[in-house]
Order: sequence, then C-alpha cells, then structure tokens
Amino acid sequence: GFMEKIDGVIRHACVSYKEFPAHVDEEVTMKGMIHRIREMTGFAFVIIRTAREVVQCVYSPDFSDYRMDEKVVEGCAVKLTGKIVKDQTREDRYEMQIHNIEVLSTPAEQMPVVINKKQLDNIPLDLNLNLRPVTLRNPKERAVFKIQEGIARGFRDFLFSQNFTEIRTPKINAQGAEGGANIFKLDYFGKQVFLAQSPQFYKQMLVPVYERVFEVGPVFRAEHHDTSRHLNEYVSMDFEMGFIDSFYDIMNMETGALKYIMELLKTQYAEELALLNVDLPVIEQIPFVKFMDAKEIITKKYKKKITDYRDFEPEEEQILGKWAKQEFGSDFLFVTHYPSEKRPFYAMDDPEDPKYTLSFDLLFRGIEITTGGQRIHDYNEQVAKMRARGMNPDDFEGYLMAHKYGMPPHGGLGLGLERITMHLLGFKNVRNASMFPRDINRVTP
Ligand code: AMO
Repeated sequence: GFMEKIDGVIRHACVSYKEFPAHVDEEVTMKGMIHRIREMTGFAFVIIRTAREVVQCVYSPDFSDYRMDEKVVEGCAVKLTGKIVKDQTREDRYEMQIHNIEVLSTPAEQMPVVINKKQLDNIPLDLNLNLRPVTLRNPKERAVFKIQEGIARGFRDFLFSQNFTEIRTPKINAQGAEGGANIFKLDYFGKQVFLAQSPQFYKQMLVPVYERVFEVGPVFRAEHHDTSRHLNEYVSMDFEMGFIDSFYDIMNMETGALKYIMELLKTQYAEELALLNVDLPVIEQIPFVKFMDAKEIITKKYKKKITDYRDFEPEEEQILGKWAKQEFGSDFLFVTHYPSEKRPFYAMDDPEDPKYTLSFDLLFRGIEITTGGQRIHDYNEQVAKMRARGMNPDDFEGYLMAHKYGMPPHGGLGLGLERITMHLLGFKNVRNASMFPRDINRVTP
C-alpha cells in the first residue's frame, strides 16, 4: 500500500568495536570514517574512526575477491564488511579482516593538518582552533570533550538524585546580575538589553517554586582582556537550593557532586582518561578556610606581601592550592567569608561581621572554579543593600518579586565547566577546554 509506518524500534545492522569479542570468526558490518591507511607489503591497515574508538581493519587480497582501489582514501565515510579476529600482536584487541568496503562519501580535499596521529603534534593553539571541525577528529582532542560531557552529566545526574529540578532560563535580559564592566550590551529593537552573565536572578526566583533547581547552560562575559582563563561565552553549571541551615549545606552538596563526577569519569570514561593520561583527584573530604585566615597563611607561611585584602591575586590562589595539597593532601580547597565589598549585592553578609559574606570560592589545584554562598532572602534587607550600592530597586522589580512574596533561606553556586575541565586535564589555557571558544579575537568557527 502507499502508507508505511515508522515504529521507533532501533535496529542495529552494524556492530561497534565493543561488540567485536562476541562476533569472533563471524562476518559483520561496521560504519565509520577512514582515519588512516598504512600500506604494508602485500596488505594494508585501514584504521576506522568510529564514535568513540579507533578500530584496526586489515585489507589483504587473501581475505576476499574485493580489491581496494584509489577511491578509498583517508577522510572517506565507509561501510565495511569483514570477519572479526583476535589481534595477532596486541593482547585483548580485535581487528576486522576486510571483505568489502563501500565508500559512502569522499572528501573534496586532503586534511589540512595531520589528525590521525595519537596527538596533534606541533600545532599552535590558534591553528588548532581555526581548524576545529577537523582537529576535533583527533582522538585525543575529542577525548577532552567526551570527558567534559562526563563532568556535566555527573553534575546533572547527581543533582537529579538530590531532587533538584532542571531549569532553562533566558539569556536576553533587562538587567545583569553580576555587575561590573564585563556585561554584553545588545540592541533589542531600539532598547538596550543585556546578555546573561549568569542565571542568578532566575535560579533564585525558582527556589520558592521548586526548592532546588539547577541549570547547565551558556553565559556571557565581555572580558576585555586576552587571558588564559577567561572566555566570553562559557558553560555555567549552576544550582540553587532552599531551606538551607547554612551555606555549608551548599559546600556539602558541591562536594557530593564532585565525588560523583569523579566516580562517573572513572567508571564510564576510562578510555578517554587513559588516552589523556588524566590524574583523577581522589575526594574524601574538602578542607575549608576563612578568607582572612588564608591571607594570614599566605603572609606568615609563604612570606608573601599582601597588597589587596579584598580579593586574591592568581599567585595567592596558587599558594593556597599548594598549601591544601601539602597540609591536607587535597586538590580542592574551599575559601569562605569573602569580603562583602567584592561580592555581589545578593550575597548575604555574615551577621557576626557584616564586612564579610556567607560565601565561598572553591579552588581546584590553586585556581577558582566555583563561587557560591547564601543569598539575602528578606525583601527589606535586599532592597537596603541595593540602595547602599547605589542601585535602583525599581530596575529589579521582577527579581524582587521573589523576595517580596516570600522565599526560604537559600543559596547556591556557579561552577565553570571549561575551568574544571581545564584543570582536570592540566591545560594552561582555557581555550583547550572549549570546543568552539569565544574570546576577544575569536567568534569563528
Ligand atoms: P562568578 O562570576 O564567580 O559567580 O562565576 C562562577 C564561575 O564561573 C567561571 N567563570 C568563567 N569561566 C570562563 N570564563 C570566564 N570569563 C569566567 N568567569 C567566571 C569560574 C567561576 O568560578 N552567580 C555567581 C555564582 C553563584 O554565586 O551562584 C557567579 O556567576 O569557574
């Protein structure tokens, strides 16, 4: 008849490398990209790149009547049939003896750089980024973002297990939440609006709705300098939780999430971790220290002269990272009670000493990856703090509705996905941890 139907039942006509051991001595079909061809005498290795593996296939006229011709080149998308056998030389590896190659598509040009070695050797970062659609095909390069997937996945899975609701908040807004000069202005049909620097307002508004919320999404910062750790668009992993007893509840939730993430990486991302030689941190407990005590450690123990008592310099964070490792064997360190004047207007001041806030940063190997803390939930207190900072509460009417009509004590945090990826993988530049980075000089590809 002329009406046919689709049933949504996924049928596997092809096998993946993981299924090879179950098909030894059988003929199977596989699809993939030709990653590399190595001509030998009388035979050739045809290395096929599949979604997550690089699979060794062997062509020889002895295996079938099929004859490989000049149309079979690196970069082709192919469908192969062949027999699965144990690898003669490498233990626990399997390979395919090729019976046929069907070319599904042919590249128009040769690769602009060598991507089929284990590593993208000697390619400057700029060239790597210019050629991203190609360089990401390199096994090591793509492993970075598989691991990044694992981090974000672990964050989400853990928070789901803790009864958080996933939210998606607008990125085009009438007001910015984080202040400062790094806000992108946008012409919106003749009106000035801003790109979200964080989902701060919205995640707070949703606490009286869902109690616990999280978002993994893009945020925008107009960083005017070319630095190794700032991007103009990055992925922020945010959560916000109500009915907290103190901001230590937030630190505890983050510690739980990080433990879960590391375990997930260990069990589900072992190939990528091995490929990139990753030294996964072991998290038992994370030490915490007050901001002013940290400053004292830096001066007394490390003899560094402090010039700014409102924030840390990058070098001071490095020192604290070293201290946490030596003193507690920890790759992570929470610093708490940051000075109020350097924290945003929504941060709750410490009732015991209002010069400081009930907030924290998390340092990972000496670099900030998270900011978080308890927020003001009382309407009058929030309005007063805004006024004291010269802000007009009328400009924040939507946000302040949350406070005006009642909200529980609450707090949350923001964790930079590229930052944590960068330090987990030991990169010196955050661009290495961004698939398609946006910086002061780059908006393509
Ligand atoms: P903050 O502005 O400190 O806090 O940002 C939180 C985390 O985001 C990451 N980050 C960046 N990553 C890459 N490029 C940048 N330009 C960049 N800027 C920040 C860092 C940082 O620790 N609303 C608060 C969070 C909260 O209190 O919930 C906020 O956005 O990893």
